[in-house]
Amino acid sequence: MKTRTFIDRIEVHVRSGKGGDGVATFRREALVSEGGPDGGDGGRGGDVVLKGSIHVNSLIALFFDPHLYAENGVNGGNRRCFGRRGKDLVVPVPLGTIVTDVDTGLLVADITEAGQTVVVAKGGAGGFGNCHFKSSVNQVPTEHTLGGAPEERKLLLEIKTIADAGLLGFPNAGKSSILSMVSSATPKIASYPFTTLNPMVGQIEYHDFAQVTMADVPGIIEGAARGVGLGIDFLRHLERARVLVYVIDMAGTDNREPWKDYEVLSKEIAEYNVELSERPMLVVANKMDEEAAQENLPRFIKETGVTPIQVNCVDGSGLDVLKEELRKIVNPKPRSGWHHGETEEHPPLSEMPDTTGEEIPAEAMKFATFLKLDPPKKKSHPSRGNIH
Ligand SMILES: Nc1nc2c(ncn2[C@@H]2O[C@H](COP(=O)(O)OP(=O)(O)OP(=O)(O)O)[C@@H](O)[C@H]2O)c(=O)[nH]1
Ligand SMILES: [Mg+2]
Repeated sequence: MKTRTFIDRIEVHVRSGKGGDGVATFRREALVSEGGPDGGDGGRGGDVVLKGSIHVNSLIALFFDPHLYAENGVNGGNRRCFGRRGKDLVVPVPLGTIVTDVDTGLLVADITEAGQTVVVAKGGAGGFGNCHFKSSVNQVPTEHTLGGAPEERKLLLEIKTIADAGLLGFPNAGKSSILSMVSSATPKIASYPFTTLNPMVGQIEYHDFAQVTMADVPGIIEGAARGVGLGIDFLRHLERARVLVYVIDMAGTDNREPWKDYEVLSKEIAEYNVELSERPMLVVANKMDEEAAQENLPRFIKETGVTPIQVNCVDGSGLDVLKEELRKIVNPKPRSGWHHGETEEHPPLSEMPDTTGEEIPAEAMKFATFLKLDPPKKKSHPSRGNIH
């Protein structure tokens, strides 16, 4: 069996805890006659909670255990013992997880931030014990209520990677090579197609510590929209990208024609999601260190009408231009504490409103009388004598 290490779409069954039942009991004790009702309440059932975490990047854990059941609340006991509440089940999920109810098709949550929690199944309330029902006219209550029913539902969890820019291209075009050159990510790079099997995100850092995140997804080929190759399922990971970076192997390795590659990519994207094809995009001509790439470039520009950013991953030339173009579109905020911008100026002191000598409102004076404003007088200690 092939080992799986990455899952980005999974159906899970969630069930919260049932509330514990309240009980009807009476105090029975030697020498205490008619002790009265002492049945405690049940504890409430645990919730099933999804929590955004930066420490997980796949839903693989749920693949092996898709049943998420929280603990039931404990029943109440005699002597007014309240049942313990059931423990919540907190499940860490990657940032970018979209949760949908399978039966209704409604969006339940979109988890985009670390620490963000969403209760997807609420625990049943605990039942009331009979001591809740005692009154002067009901001194021997036998009423008690049962714990609330658990919530149960089927959910679809899907990861849609959160990245500012998404790399898009045929297998072997050099997407992973570009990601590894501009960020600190270390994707696998090799000369065979479909080296990248899972999406990967890298962070591009600028001199002022501004950051742009870039996602590398598996390559797509003609017919991907119909499921050829790895299909276009992975394009889901580009849906949140603000800019798409088309990576074209300008050297035409594997006898490909770069202008056709561009045409096919655009077509497949439009077939997947028209909205995606209308996103801002950058076209990158990779492998420009090769002679064939230099020869193909004029024809590419003529056939497509697009002038690409020329880069190569051998000496990294052109990648700075790509980074700057990305920055212009994404417009990330600089992260350093100091920057060459306008300072926030305070008004000069002379223009500040003068609050000295303002009359104290009578309402405030009412409370002021309670305050002992005089400092307490020092008491001289008899054993130490008074020093004057
Ligand atoms: N000459 C040259 N070769 C390059 C350049 N960039 C990438 N390559 C080579 O192209 C091959 C494919 O590179 P990858 O970065 O793995 O390509 P990819 O687009 O991520 O491929 P998949 O993950 O299979 O879709 C590797 O052998 C790289 O060494 C370049 O600028 N010039
Ligand atoms: Mg790759």
